[in-house]
Amino acid sequence: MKRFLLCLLLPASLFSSAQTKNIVAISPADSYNDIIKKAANIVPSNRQLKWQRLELTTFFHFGINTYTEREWGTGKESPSIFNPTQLDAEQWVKTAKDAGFKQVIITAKHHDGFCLWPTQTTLHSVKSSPWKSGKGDVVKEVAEACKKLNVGFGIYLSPWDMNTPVYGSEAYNDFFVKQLTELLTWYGKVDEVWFDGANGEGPNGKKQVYDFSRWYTLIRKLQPNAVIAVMGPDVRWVGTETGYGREQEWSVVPVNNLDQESITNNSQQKVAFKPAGDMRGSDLGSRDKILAVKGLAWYPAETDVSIRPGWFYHAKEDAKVKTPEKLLDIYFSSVGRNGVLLLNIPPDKRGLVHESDIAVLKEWKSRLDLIFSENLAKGSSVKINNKRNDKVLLDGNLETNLNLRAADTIVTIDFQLKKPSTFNVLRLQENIAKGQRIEKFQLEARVDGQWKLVTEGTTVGHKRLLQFEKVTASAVRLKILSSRLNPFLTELGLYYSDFTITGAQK
Ligand code: FUL
Repeated sequence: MKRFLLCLLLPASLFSSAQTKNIVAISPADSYNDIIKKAANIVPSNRQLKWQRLELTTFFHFGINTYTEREWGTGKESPSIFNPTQLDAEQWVKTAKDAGFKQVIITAKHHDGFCLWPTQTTLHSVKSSPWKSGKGDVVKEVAEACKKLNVGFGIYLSPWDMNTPVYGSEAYNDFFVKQLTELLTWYGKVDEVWFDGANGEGPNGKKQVYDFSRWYTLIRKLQPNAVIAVMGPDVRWVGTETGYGREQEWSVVPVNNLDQESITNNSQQKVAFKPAGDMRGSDLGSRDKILAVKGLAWYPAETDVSIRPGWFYHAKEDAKVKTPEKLLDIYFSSVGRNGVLLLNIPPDKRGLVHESDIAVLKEWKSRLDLIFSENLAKGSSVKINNKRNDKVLLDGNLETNLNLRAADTIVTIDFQLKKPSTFNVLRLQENIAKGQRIEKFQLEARVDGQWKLVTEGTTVGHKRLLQFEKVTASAVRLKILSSRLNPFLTELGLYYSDFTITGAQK
């Protein structure tokens, strides 16, 4: 009632602040500047923001395929072959945590339909396996390890199910809702739900029509803080399984599959449809791409890749685990390109992360720590458009950012380093809680009294990492040459790395 009265007294414009939305409608009457302003003011939902700042997440592909040497099963496997001898979910989660990962996702059910939890929907599950005499629950063990080690917990539930006879009929959507309900209510907090798009034919020869919107609604109701990826409304598949994201990565992308009224009525917490359109091109959100559209949404990229050639464990791939150098390259090309890395670490037949994978992860982590242990710009005296401000960009706080007038879309920032330093890595970060705005930047260093271009790029977003030829200098200048309204740059770092980042898939 109080709110109703307040609404009558205050102008409507106060209630439609663009700052609080992760989706906006673009009207044919909007001018070029209106559209750019709208794009600049789109912000992530709370769940999207929290997810993006995790940076590193892990997949555990584990299930019947672990025991058959296959990547995709058939649905006809006997549950009797699922018999891990030393399953230790805490070892999985600890391995991930020690390597810096903040959230894990377990394949509760892959396309073969075998369930890693004692579901009431089918007997094709751990219940029918010899493991723990049918009393085991892998999902529960992973959820408990996550709780204990304070790591986020997510589930992968394959919409494609090769086992159940109801697949291919309307009854399957009810079956799927029951499975989802069990997973979302039996194990406490779920932070991410991951749907894949694979869709085969059922025993009746029909392809299943997935009722995604019903599933999204259920997730919002049961686990409102969980992000739904990648066949989902919150998180977008980056478009490849190589680990390499795009150079120009906009988290604000066009929405053309809803009418404007529905876009306008979708509030930040409610958004429950998957934006569709070109999500795989090399440029999804530059000015050219966002002008003639129905709406714009915050829809950030997740970069999934396996540490091994396959998604599931195969002993024959023990010598093919990606090297620490390759993982470093992937880190720069995923997290360092405004994405979240989802690295798959598949446990082996014993139910343990294999020693070869652990060794690589340890080495990778120590190299990352070595590169990023010292920000060589720390302690610099800083001038932002000629005004002294030493604090904002070097305080390690993502909430403090450049604070300029909206019209200031070009910025020059000078750093006088404490001493001459040698560096070859740049880290830039925007405070994405306020949006993604930077469109073009350049870094210069003063070498022998002359300003020399060191590196340049387009988008920044949550994090941009660039490696370049090493340079020794005591002054650097960051030029933001183009931005959608004033940029919210929050951090700058300079580092030295002994390792060469190629940034290119090989
Ligand atoms: C794909 C699946 O078909 C793979 O087996 C794997 O689960 C990957 C993450 O998604 O589409």
